[in-house]
Amino acid sequence: MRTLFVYGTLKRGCRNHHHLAGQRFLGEARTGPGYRLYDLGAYPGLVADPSDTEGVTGELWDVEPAALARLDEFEGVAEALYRRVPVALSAPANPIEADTYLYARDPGSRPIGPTWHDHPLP
Ligand code: PCA
Repeated sequence: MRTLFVYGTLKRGCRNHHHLAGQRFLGEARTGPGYRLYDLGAYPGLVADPSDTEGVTGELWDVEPAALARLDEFEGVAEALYRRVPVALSAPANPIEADTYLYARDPGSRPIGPTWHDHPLP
């Protein structure tokens, strides 16, 4: 079992949330400072950025190993699109160890605010 911080299309109500079917929702969460979201078109990418002061909002989920393996495949970990790495959280207050999918390629030049919202695809 691994706790996963999701911030994009895997969140409740978002396009790829079905990949978390059967997993356990722990609550809403926020990273500590040092992370920023980029708009990559259909989905966002989280990158480490020491100049950030706000962090990023998302959700915590307990994910079974089999589902985590499927998520790694879906997020392109093998192709180095995202890397699943531990993330520092500021909320909830009690330190929780969680992984997140950090974007592993050039995120381009469209930083967004601390929260990503799903939107219809063109
Ligand atoms: N899915 C993962 C990473 C980016 C995305 O759209 C998530 O929701 O956390």
